[in-house]
Amino acid sequence: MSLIPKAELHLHIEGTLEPELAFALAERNGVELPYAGTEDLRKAYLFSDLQSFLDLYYGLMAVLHTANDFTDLAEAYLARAAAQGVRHAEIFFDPQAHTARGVPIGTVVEGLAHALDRSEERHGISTQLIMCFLRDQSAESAMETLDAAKPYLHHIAGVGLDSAEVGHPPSKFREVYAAAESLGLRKVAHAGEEGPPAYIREALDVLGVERIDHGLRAMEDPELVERLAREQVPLTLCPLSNVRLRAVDTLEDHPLRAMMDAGLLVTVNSDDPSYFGGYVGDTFHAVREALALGQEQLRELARNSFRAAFLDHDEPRRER
Ligand code: ES4
Ligand code: ZN
Repeated sequence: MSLIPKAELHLHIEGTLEPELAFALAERNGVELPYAGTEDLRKAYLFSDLQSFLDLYYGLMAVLHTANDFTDLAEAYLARAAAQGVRHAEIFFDPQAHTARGVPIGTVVEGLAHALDRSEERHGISTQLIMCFLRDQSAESAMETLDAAKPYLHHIAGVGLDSAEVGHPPSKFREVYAAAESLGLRKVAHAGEEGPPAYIREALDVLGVERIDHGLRAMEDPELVERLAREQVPLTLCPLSNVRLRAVDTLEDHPLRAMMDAGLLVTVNSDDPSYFGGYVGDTFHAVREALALGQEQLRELARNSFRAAFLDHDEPRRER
């Protein structure tokens, strides 16, 4: 594990739901889970691609109902993150995955915010909340979600785009990103996880995002790599996620080191740590071993995480 002070910029709060908490919440809320117990559930964590993971991930969210459930979820993550050297966390959540089950967005946001508001004092971690639109749902649904979030925008720093990527290009969400920008929200999007390099360009040029989440497949397009390096667009990589979802064969094959060598502003993150085998300190440790990174490179990754964060030091990046 790595205790270097770091920021975590790519973390889905629903992806921190550990089997033990899932069963505790199931019991508390009278929800029947289709697994015999925590061991049985863990055995199901063998994924063949992004979609096979998402099916299980959305299914397990059935245990999350009350604001208190969301507070407990976030509190458990923050305690673990603190023990792994995290000092700042920008946390994704998926409102549509909850509103579709009848849980109001206010319950989700206020539950999460209750834990986040105490985080500096309890855990020494400053936080931001980033609301993600599910890209496999309609653009209209994303706009309705932004509308429903309006009473809670004091808790929300920005918008993101996640879920099943291929077939759902960033341009589908042009209008909702423009509306989010008018509301003063920061903008990021998942792109180039399973989708092609063209989706990374669209996220930059059509949505005007300030960071790319993943961006792994940029490496197939040398011109794009050159641009990302020149503009110092941060890429929030998640190496353990890429192995578990079969985007790369093994951690040793991960292009992280090549991306650093190409001058890209890359960060290392955990994505969905309960499902992918480690929190961010564990991830730093794993990439150090697999890619034989030295102290200087680990320090560079930690430094990058603060440079790429939405902290006071940077105003929104220039218009693209
Ligand atoms: C996700 Cl790894 C990943 N990719 C896209 N969407 C997601 N939501 C949660 N984890
Ligand atoms: Zn992600």
